[in-house]
Amino acid sequence: MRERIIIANWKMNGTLESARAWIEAYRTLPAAANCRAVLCAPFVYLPEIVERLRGTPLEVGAQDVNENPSGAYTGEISAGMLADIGVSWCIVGHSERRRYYGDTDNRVAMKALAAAKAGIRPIVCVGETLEERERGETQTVILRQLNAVLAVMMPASIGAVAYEPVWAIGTGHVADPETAQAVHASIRRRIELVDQARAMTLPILYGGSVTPDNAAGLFAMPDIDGALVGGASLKATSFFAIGQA
Ligand code: G2H
Repeated sequence: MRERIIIANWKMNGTLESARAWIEAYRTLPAAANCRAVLCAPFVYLPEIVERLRGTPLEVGAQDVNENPSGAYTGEISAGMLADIGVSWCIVGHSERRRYYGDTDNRVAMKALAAAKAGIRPIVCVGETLEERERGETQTVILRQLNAVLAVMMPASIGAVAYEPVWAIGTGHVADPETAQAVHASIRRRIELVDQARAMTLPILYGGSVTPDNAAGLFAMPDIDGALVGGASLKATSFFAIGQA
């Protein structure tokens, strides 16, 4: 049985006060059945969030990590530092990092590897732009991004893959379930070529304008195992409702 996971990605939103309020609100909700939940918060709030969530089922993740173990990389955070404070998941290769901060396929792969080496589960994001989809390049782009990661690590060390079509991110234009399912199935087939057993258990999440209203339709698909949620995760009750779906 494949694990179901929902992951909140707050991106660069919130304040210390709103983070505390979110956690208090989430803690009053019943634990989601059959669904793992992870909160990926801005770096500066992570130590406090880890402390506040200790002993609860909600796990904590970062939104990025540097690919090097240590050194002269001003402003960066290593996987070892994240592990040090009790972070257990980390997003790598989010399209906003690829687009605005120059994360290449190779760097994303090295970040995933650095996370895994520190005992942190990397959430590897892949996704095509609207132009790439219109040119019929969706499969090529997804496989190129995935292959870079598979060139440096085994699927067993990948925590989850998140398919996030760039045209669906923060736009309100969620991919229809069949469109997403087709890509999820191709991701699983690619993993199967390397490790058949892991392909059966690896959570493949969908991300891009997921809301409590559209989540159930997506989760009904055989290869959609959960979601990476941005905007709708900023309210604890919406994120919880997606887990219920
Ligand atoms: C995609 C997603 C979360 P949103 O970036 O990673 O954001 O749900 O706001 O589209």
